[in-house]
Amino acid sequence: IKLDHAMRQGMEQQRFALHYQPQVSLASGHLLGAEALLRWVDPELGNVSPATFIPLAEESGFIIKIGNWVLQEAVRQATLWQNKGMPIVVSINVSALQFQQSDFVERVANCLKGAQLAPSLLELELTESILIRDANESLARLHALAALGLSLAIDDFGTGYSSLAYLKKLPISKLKIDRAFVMGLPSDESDRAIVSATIGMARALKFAVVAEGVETQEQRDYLHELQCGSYQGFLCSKGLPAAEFEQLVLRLP
Ligand code: G
Ligand code: G
Ligand code: MN
Ligand code: NA
Repeated sequence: IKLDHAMRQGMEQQRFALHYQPQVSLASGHLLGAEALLRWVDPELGNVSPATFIPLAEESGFIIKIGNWVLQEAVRQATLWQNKGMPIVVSINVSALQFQQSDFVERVANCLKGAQLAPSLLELELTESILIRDANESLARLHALAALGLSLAIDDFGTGYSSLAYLKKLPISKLKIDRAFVMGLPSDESDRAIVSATIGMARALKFAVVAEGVETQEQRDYLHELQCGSYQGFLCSKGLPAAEFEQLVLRLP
């Protein structure tokens, strides 16, 4: 309850910020996009991880306020970059409750229109569990989102129960392999098998693949060997405030 109150206060006092973590091509090192990661620094509690406050916000419903703010802020930043001549695909994490709101699609559409952002510069990350719940409703919503021209990615892939065959029926363009599987590369035999099989099938089904949580050069080289398309992780950079992210982009090939 204390955290919930602090969260509401934090939102009012503009203590939330988005940091941006690069996604880069394994073949060329070029920037392919940026994941917006929510950050909150409370004057008393200090840095509170979204892993702590997002589940709470989902319970209280405050996630809707947070989610709307994240959407607005990410679109604002993506538009600034677009208008500076540095188009960057910005992806945001969408929570279950947010995705289930009946006005979600309309809200995204209005936000893009209001900002005059090219829809292809916004990506939504959804987890498998979001899509499996109310499969029919979700499917209709996904198609409506895809029709807006933005792209859709499955986050934390491999931790849910969806098959690639099922996902193939959805208008999804990208899979993000969960860092739990990347962590064990290249030594762990089962992680190797899981990651390699996922990349193989994703390629056959024409999904783009991003490996998450890449921390070592060894992991990166191994993923490149497996012909994984791109990666994200501390090896390249953690999430950075927009101004620092711009500096990093200038240093990338
Ligand atoms: O960035 P970090 O590792 O602290 O993120 C922890 C968790 O919080 C991850 O699962 C991430 O997907 C989630 N997360 C980060 N930013 C957002 C956000 O803006 N919205 C939602 N719903 N989840 C987020
Ligand atoms: O669930 P999601 O994939 O959105 O989670 C993203 C989270 O992963 C963020 O909190 C981010 O800070 C964290 N993260 C990003 N790169 C790395 C990494 O290389 N190693 C670890 N341990 N965490 C990472
Ligand atoms: Mn994510
Ligand atoms: Na993830």
